[in-house]
Amino acid sequence: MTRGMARKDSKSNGKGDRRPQAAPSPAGAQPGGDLRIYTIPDYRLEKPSFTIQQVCKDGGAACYEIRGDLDAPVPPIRSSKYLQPKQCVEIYRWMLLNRKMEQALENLYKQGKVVGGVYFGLGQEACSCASAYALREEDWLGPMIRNQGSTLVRGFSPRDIMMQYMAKAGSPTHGRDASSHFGDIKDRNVVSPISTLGDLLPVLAGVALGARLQGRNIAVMTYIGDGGQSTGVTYEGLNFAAVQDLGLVLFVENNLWAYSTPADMQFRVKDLAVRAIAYGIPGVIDDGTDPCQVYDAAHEACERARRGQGPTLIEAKMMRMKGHAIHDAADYVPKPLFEYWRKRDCITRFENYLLNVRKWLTPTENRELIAGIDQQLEADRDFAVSSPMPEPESAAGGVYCENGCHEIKPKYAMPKSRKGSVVSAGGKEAAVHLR
Ligand SMILES: Cc1ncc(C[n+]2csc(CCOP(=O)(O)OP(=O)(O)O)c2C)c(N)n1
Ligand SMILES: [Mg+2]
Repeated sequence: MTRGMARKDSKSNGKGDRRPQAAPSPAGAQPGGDLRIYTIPDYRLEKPSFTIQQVCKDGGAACYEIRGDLDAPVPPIRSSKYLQPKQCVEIYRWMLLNRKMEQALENLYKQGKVVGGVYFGLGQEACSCASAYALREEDWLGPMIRNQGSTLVRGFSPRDIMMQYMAKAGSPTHGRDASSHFGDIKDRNVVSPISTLGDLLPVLAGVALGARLQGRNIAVMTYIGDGGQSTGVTYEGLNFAAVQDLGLVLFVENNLWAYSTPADMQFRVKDLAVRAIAYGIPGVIDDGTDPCQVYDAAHEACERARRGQGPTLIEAKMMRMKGHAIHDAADYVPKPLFEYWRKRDCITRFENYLLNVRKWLTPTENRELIAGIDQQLEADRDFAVSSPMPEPESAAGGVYCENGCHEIKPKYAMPKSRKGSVVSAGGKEAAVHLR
């Protein structure tokens, strides 16, 4: 049985393993009874056992308290079924680049060079980088604000992202946006993040549908947070992908916080991956701080997508190690929670795995790798800082389609329309197409 929602079904419904089936009869039950059993594979080597409770302190101000065990030993990295040593080192490099680039962005912000806010994925680098690493060139990605590591893996450079935050003329949006709303639908197959949480899902499902209509099955990966997954459009997008067997690979990044609301106050289920059962698709739980687990789950989901077998929901459990954005000091997070997750830092643990457990990287190679990243970031930062802001007169450029700026031809057929005519403001009759 492949990884995913393992159903204990005795009969096939003729549609592969996609739809929930009646379970085999447990001892004492009638064959063909109503009992259904579903399992959600959980690949973590540690299952944290604590909850975050809201309590009221002096004067009634709300704050949160941790109940449960925070002293458990730190779990090891689970070895990948698929990754070669060289690939593990590459993923480690992306994760480090992701982290150090965000540190550089924080410094640029503090120097007053950033226009707007900055969002960080501190603690989530394994999830961003190892997931995007499982994509092939022809696949597509729809990152969210914390997935800057995914965009690096997909071919954007730190200088692109730094220029974007500084709204420079040479940034991916040419200074039109000063945050993470950039993509590249021409070359890198990256859809820009959409701030309205959940809205990326139907868009990415549409990308998979578009590919299907062109005769290809591809993997289309996107992300949603523990907070964002509560939106209605998440249900609509994923349900559509499920019934159409579209190759959507959805990472539910459960980082325990949606802005200042803890996960325990957002949903009653223990694991968000169980939502997959209701969609009739495979669901998997992974430790989002373990790049090998993230990669393996992403790889299997992408392969399923490329075989045309439909979407997969992967819940990656981890912790947002900073506030929502740079303006948010995250004072509402109980300090012991940060300490617990700091010991489980994805980069420190992966570095130890590569250097000391597997010995796939020597200390000298590691120093060279780190020095290379520092050099690249310094050059990119200098380039970004000294590059020009957009010319004021270019402000409206690229916003509206100018004559002949691009021609969009229908790919399959013209939409049905009927011709009519109206009199335009200038008094001349103009032909229009009415739908
Ligand atoms: C539909 C919608 N509702 C509310 C918001 C405002 N908002 C922005 S981020 C955020 C919290 C998101 O939390 P989560 O999905 O857990 O993502 P995380 O920030 O933890 O990565 C909220 C409520 C929004 N952008 N879109
Ligand atoms: Mg969250």
